[in-house]
Amino acid sequence: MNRCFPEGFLWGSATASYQVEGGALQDGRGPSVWDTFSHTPGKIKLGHTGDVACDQYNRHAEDIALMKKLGLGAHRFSLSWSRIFPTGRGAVNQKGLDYYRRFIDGLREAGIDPWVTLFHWDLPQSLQDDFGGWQSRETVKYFADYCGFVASAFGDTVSNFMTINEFMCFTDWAYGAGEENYAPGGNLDRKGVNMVRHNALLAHGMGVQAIRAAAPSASVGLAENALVCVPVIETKPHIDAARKAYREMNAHFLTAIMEGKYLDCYLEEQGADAPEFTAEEMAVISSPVDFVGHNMYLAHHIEADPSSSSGYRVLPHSASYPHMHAHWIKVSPEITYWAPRFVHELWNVENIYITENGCACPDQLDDSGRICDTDRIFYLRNHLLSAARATSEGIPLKGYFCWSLLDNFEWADGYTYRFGIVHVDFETLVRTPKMSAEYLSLVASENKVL
Ligand code: PNW
Repeated sequence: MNRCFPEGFLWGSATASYQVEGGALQDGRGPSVWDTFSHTPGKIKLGHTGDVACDQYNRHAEDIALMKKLGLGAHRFSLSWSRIFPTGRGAVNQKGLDYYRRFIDGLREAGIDPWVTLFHWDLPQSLQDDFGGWQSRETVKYFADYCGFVASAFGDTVSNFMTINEFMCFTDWAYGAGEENYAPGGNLDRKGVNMVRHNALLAHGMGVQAIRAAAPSASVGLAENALVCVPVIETKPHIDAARKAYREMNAHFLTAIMEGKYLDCYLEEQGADAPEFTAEEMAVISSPVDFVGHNMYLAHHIEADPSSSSGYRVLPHSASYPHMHAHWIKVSPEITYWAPRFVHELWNVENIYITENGCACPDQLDDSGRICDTDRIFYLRNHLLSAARATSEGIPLKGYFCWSLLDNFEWADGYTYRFGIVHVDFETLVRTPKMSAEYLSLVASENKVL
């Protein structure tokens, strides 16, 4: 079994602004929908908010030093739109911009390549109040303006931009009537949600174009959590079924971006609730990307089913299926092989990155007080073995970003789930690398699964 990665394989960590920065009211930052939502009683476990989070806004030098010590070559993080434009548009907040300049320069000086996500869910509240957020084309237009502004401000030093992180979480879960608790907490019907999805795709496409125009030499992509389909048994019929399922089950996001069209199966399924769109919009949505960033945590197991019209069936998970501390993470290490393979096979993508993979684990101390997260090491090792299988078969998987560098504000779960390879004491804000940090650090330095 191959355990080695190709030379130049990128090793990094990942975070997002609202989850780590804190400094919610500092230096002129405007509120985002997550500030409002987290301050609404009953929305977040234990009433937690991101007001302070990991206080990275004031402790970024320490965090950069930590990454340097771990020997990670890249760091993926997002910008708080409302820190740069407090109302999402209009006058720039220079202090907010200066913060990101300091952060990016600090990473560069430490030899860490900054990978910038433009939007990781923290929509400026003002765009929600004035236009209904992603329900409106105004927000789409202001997002493109913001992308162009950021690319011209940082295009001299940032080589990799991701427009948007994970469509489903800030569209379906944020604007639809579901059990999930995502800001701003809307209650739209299916047609409304489909239009929000469509606007989000358009924002991505316009963002790609705006970044290219402002920073022509930068690479532009996205970080999407497309549903990962894994053949339940590795035979040709099941593999073919899983590839088809992957394309069709992601028809409303990644497939639309890669193919410039909504598949008939999606339009038929939605019927009168299907999004309204023009050919011109689909061309914008499918603006070429330089890489596909793929977040992945769990699998949908697929079997070929000749008796169904789709030709495939999604299998249920039994009650004893292994999961991590956050129960939705059903462990399927095969995802880091199949997702890159299908992205490559379906759309000829030549640069694929795992932009998030990781898990939550409760703290487990050993006799000496070390955080001994052997469960996370188990999770990472097995996912990395599948990733190494992908690269050894010539699939152009170019890098791996672990979610997350730090324990952080896990959205509606507050601080109750710890995804970090570095522990954060949320009383003292002291950072302590866990055993998994040592693990990832050694893997990165040897470029090999250990
Ligand atoms: C991602 N699911 O969210 C986000 O990009 C991160 O901000 C987040 O902290 C991380 O994963 C861990 O949750 C997801 O239920 C949330 O399938 C939920 C799911 C997937 C991704």
